[in-house]
Amino acid sequence: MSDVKVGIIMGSQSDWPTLREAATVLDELGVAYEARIVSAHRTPDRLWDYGKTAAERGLMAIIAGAGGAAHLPGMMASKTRVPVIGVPVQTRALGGVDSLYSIVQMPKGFPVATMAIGAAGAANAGLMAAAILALTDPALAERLDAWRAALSASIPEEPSDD
Ligand code: RP5
Repeated sequence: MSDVKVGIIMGSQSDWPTLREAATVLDELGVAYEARIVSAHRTPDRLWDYGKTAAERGLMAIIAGAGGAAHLPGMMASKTRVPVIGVPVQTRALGGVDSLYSIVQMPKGFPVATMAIGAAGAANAGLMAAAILALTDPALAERLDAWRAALSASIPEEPSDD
């Protein structure tokens, strides 16, 4: 089994600028991940294979981002018990509400933990994956606590005009 515990998957190369926010957070926290383009519509066989092998490969969380008719997170959740964290990618036509609705409204039985639209959602997906891993990794739990404390400390008490 490899050291990679988090999979970041996306429907298209065009999703990477958004999903890279998740990768950046995982880098900051020292969490190993893999990033793959896996499209529900354009590469369905790749999706199936990824979902079929995810648990046996030791993945503990899958961050799945897609835009528009964003079926990737839900289809992945239907294929593996590994927790799927969905990231709705912002779209030009409908602003990402299309992505959000496609991802969040799962039928009972196959949940997707759905984040906010866009970059903030992707960063939070990285943090959510890290939090899942931290439940069984005390060293990561410490790093995550420190990351959160540093963010809190960076927020000024008073607004500035600069
Ligand atoms: C979705 O269609 C992808 O997740 C992407 O957000 C969107 C557009 O893909 P491209 O046409 O840019 O490849 O499947």
